[in-house]
Amino acid sequence: MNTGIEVIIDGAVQIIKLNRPDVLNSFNRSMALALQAELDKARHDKNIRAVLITGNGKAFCAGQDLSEAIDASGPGIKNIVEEHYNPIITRLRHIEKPIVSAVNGVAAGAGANIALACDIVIASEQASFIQAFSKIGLIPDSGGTYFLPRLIGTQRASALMMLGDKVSANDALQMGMLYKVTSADKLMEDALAIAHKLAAMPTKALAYTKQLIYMSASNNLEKQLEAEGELQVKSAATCDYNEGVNAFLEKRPAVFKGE
Ligand code: T3D
Repeated sequence: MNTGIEVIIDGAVQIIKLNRPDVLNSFNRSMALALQAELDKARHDKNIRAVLITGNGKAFCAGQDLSEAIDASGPGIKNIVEEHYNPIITRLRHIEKPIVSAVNGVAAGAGANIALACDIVIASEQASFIQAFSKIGLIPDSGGTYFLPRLIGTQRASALMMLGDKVSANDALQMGMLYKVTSADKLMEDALAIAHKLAAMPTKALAYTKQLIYMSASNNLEKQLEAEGELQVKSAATCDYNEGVNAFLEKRPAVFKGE
């Protein structure tokens, strides 16, 4: 049975492929629940130290499967938001491991916002981003109204969310939505290189960095400095800090264990 999610474990990297290519990897309930389950595995498996999310076929993800959305016997819009997308977004943000999205094609609606919720977004030059919600009479969900204004400013976010315009990967890069754009044939190679590099780094320090970056959105400077102090003490208590400093002093490459 195709749950809509394909998973490949590549060393310490969990690769999650959105896998309903016939409908541009749009989400139905079983796919949303399967993605949540895979993210939970990544969170709890200490051998996994980075996650990479991409799409199979020509699209990254076209958001909600609209035939399920209007199906009277389907989950219904409230459950779709509360049971499908919100738990995916909170998992992406709270998992104490870096998550990379490799956007291989169109990312629309919830698909765009799932891509943007990842810690590092890399896109193929064939990718595009559409806040498609307004075109069908909805508001942007899946954290879009939270992430997009913070990433690109309120003016651009308002325009993209109200107009529902398609933005190319290169324009998205210029706006600050993404980290990097690469050619379609190098996307997976480049994204995997980033994911493997992250997976070999001090996982706990990366987790604390992720926490600090996201808490900065609601903290004032004093609170943020306090949080940095607390998490720096925790970072310095890790085996990886010890290894990092010793490796530097001994002029050898560090071997981090994520502990
Ligand atoms: O209950 C709720 O809805 C709340 C949750 C909201 C979260 C959301 O994500 S709302 C936004 C939902 N997504 C959209 O509105 C996007 C709909 N899709 C499109 O606008 C276009 O497909 C794209 C711009 C993304 C890509 O266009 P194009 O021309 O490359 O592809 P296409 O021909 O439109 O699509 C190819 C096939 O995928 C086609 O099926 P067919 O004709 O080959 O049998 C199309 O119907 C199907 N498809 C694409 N997107 C969806 C979809 N099927 C179901 N749901 C989709 N979202």
